Amino acid sequence: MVSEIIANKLSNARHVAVLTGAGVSAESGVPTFRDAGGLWAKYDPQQLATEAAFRADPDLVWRWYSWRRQLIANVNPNPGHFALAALHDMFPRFSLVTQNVDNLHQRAGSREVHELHGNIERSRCMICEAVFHGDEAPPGEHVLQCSCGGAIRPDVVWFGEQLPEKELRFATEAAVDCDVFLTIGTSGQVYPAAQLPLIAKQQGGAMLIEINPEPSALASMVDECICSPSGEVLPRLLDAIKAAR
Ligand code: BV8
Ligand code: ZN
Repeated sequence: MVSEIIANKLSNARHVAVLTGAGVSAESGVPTFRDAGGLWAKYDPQQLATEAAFRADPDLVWRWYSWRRQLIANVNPNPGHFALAALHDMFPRFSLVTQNVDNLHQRAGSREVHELHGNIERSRCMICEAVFHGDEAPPGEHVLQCSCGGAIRPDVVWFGEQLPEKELRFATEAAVDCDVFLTIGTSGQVYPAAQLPLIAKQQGGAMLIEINPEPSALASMVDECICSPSGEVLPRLLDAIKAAR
């Protein structure tokens, strides 16, 4: 599953950068973005994850986020998250960038997680930008209002919204600087995050490795693909790096 080429390249790596997507949380039981479960299956997330949807029907959008928060509260990080947390200390430099909002990297012990799309466990006032954690601002029948009168929204990046500048700058710099870039569990369809693997390869000259059971939009330009579930691959990758050292 983990080739010698990959194990050797990683065992000598100076800087490993990782971009994760919804696929790394799939084995925890969190539906990927394109296969939402149950009652939400009839909704297109790209329709719900927008400011326009929130302004049009804040209660519907809050019920969707509330359902996802509840689902995430009842799942656990999987071996893939734990392996990524362990990889952090195995290289002179290790950068973990995620598109996910589920907080599972942090719950698995990853200390430096760069969230490009925010975090579902945080809420934010649309006027004064006050941030609320967890259910301090539990949505429900009525959209909660901040003491300043502003509406409170999930603190995630919706389609059509800018990514947090600091995190995107960090991720871009890491992509240029790294010598190995791992793109894990992402369909590579959401921009500008999907540009990071290309930047790593084209601007940084990194070895681009994909871990995904299905070919993603990036498949044609990766150097190596480990086409299996990340929860199985990542613990073995860890072992292969240790064995190669
Ligand atoms: C913006 C938070 C610009 C919300 C999310 C070009 C340049 C710039 C922008 C665009 C562009 N083209 C189009 C755009 C607009 C848009 C976009 O990219 N649209 C796409 C759909 C074409 N981008 C944006 O709107 C971004 N904003 O660019 O603003 C701007 C400029 C000026 C002024 C104003 C604005 C904002 C994008 C962020 C959207 N928010 N999330 C929430 O979660 O509620 S994105 C959301 O979808 C998720 O966070 C996630 O990141 C993304 C889904 O992607 P994946 O993570 O890849 O998940 P997916 O389900 O697609 O794939 C899962 C993969 O896992 C699959 O490949 C599967 O095979 C694999 N898998 C399954 N099981 C496993 C596995 N892999 C490993 N192991 C397994 N076991
Ligand atoms: Zn406020």
